[in-house]
Amino acid sequence: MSDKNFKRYTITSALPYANGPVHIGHLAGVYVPADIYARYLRLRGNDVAFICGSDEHGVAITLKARKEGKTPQQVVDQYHEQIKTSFEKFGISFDIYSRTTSKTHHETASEYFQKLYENGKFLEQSSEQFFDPKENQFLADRYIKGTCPTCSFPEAYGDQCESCGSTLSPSELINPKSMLSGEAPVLKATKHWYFPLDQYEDWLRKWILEDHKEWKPNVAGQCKSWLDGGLKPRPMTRDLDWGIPVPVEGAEGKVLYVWFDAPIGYISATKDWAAATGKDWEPYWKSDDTKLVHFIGKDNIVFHCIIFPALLKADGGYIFPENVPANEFLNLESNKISTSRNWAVWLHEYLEEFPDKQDVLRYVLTANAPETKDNDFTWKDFQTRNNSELVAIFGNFVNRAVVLTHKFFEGTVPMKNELQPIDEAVLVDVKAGIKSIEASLEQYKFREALSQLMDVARSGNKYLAETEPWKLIKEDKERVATIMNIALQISSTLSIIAEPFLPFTSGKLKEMLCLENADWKLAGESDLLKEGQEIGKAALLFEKIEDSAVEAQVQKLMDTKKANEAEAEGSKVVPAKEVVNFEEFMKMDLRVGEIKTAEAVPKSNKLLKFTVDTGLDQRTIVSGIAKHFTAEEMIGKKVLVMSNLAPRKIMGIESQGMLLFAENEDGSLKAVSPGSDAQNGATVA
Ligand code: B3M
Ligand code: ZN
Repeated sequence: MSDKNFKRYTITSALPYANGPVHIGHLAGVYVPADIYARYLRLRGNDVAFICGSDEHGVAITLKARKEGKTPQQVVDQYHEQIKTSFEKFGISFDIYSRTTSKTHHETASEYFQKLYENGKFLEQSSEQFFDPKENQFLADRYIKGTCPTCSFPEAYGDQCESCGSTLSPSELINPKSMLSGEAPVLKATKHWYFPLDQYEDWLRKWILEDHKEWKPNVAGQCKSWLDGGLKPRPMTRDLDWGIPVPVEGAEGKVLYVWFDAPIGYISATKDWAAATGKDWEPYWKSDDTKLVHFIGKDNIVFHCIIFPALLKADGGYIFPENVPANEFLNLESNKISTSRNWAVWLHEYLEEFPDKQDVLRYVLTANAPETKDNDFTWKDFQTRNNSELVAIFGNFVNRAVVLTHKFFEGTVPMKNELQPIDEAVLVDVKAGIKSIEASLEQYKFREALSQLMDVARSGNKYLAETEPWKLIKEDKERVATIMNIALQISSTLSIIAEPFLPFTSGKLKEMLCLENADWKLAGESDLLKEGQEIGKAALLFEKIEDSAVEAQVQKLMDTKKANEAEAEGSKVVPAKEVVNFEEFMKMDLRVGEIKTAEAVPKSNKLLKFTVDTGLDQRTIVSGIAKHFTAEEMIGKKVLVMSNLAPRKIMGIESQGMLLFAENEDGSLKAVSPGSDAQNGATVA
């Protein structure tokens, strides 16, 4: 391979936030490709550290804890376990799955910061940040909600609007509110330590855009647009009570920014792994002959390609990633996967609903991986790929090879006689297939590699279809012996080269064939199984998935959609007010009035000024309805008047009462109209 000079590999995959379970989007975007790569490298005899763990700091965790009435520690304990188990069950072969609340990590991240601090790598800066005076606490951007300036969505977060997707800062929100107290936040000065990314811009530009032209276009493109936009110093600390305390005097109440400590989590986890296995962690992070590769989703590109490398550069002792093969996003049945809307296929649920079918999901997610653009997962596609690819091609070929060997040769590998051109040809095809899989994997083209794997199985199928050993057996058993021997050798090769993609299937197949030595380098050999060797009984590698199974999944999603819609409807209805007693109600003087004159209030685009005949008098009432009605159309209308409301001055005009309107969900107003035959002054009760 082109990596001949590398002696060891450090493969990382993004540390998932421990604030919820993992879903197919995570698996497809990050963990399955990383696992394929790590397994492949190991099979080739390389020294690999495949590193991951839970990201347990940051505001996302504290928000979840608040919502569930738990402590952040309780939240991360729960999800760390759940996520770890899901990954294990899907065969993601991490060498360690650690967590950022570990002691090693706290020490490592803290020392990392301290060293940069002592070497003058940070700028100390005071700035005004939003603060919740009632809770006496600075507010992370995520803790502030308000109306989006772009699309008017009323629930936009201080860092992003989830409705239109625009990136925001809290000061752009209209009518910002603290999510802690509901109060309007105020600005207050606070000190933070900024990392001057701008100082690394030239180095980053050269390192990414010139020295790593082989990076995927989606990754290079994002980096380029960040660099072209100009890098700015970024604060590496936060005012928060959950995280790693800033190890500097005068930094009480402050913690390291989660995106400062999380990537260092890869290093801490490597330390723990090395300690547990009696190795030295340092070459995995500091030796030039180590290849470091980060597997991530596209939303993490800036952190892994720009910020973390710059932090590594600032330290000076570390190697840099050789590649960051970030993926795009996977959608589900044409909609964005969303945790809050429960629009996802959760791994823990899949494991229950499709027991022992981990490889099917691994297969479908790889075949349809969002490598170059966002892709869609559908249950129909899941079923089709299982039934017409895994069952009909891979499973069918292997099954025929094993079953016919039992039928014609009592389950022992028959003797290979003289080869005919068709035999030579299929063996050449298989070897070529293996070479192309290698080339694809080395370029992080996992979809392509998987389809090349299936081509090997296709070649095997075609070989049996063309040689027809089931027909030939009556006339030429010797020839059939050769054919079955070759079919078994190809099956053995499949069991080896399928391992990175379909580890469970590979294991079953090796067991079925009694294949012992299964190094990648042996794949394609024509004597993987020795003549006369016994093989095991045929067992089904894949089974057909019925319509009913996928229909049930689609139904489950439809139910989710309905529940979401119902909830969205419900939330638009203004909640009921407190109960008032009869006496209180009777205090209100509600009566029918008639609008005599109407005019716009100068300098206001909201207010109209009316003269209203209330039966008691002709009085002035100002009303904020100009966006909904013109002055002219109001003249002569019968209206309901709250006539004993204490007078109020509105833009200098004394308003003596209030006109009543009904407000629809969308904010439009409808006059509450008593009908033209109601008399002015008629009371309402
Ligand atoms: N936890 C963000 C995410 O899950 C983050 C990744 C950290 S990798 C160092 O998108
Ligand atoms: Zn918006």
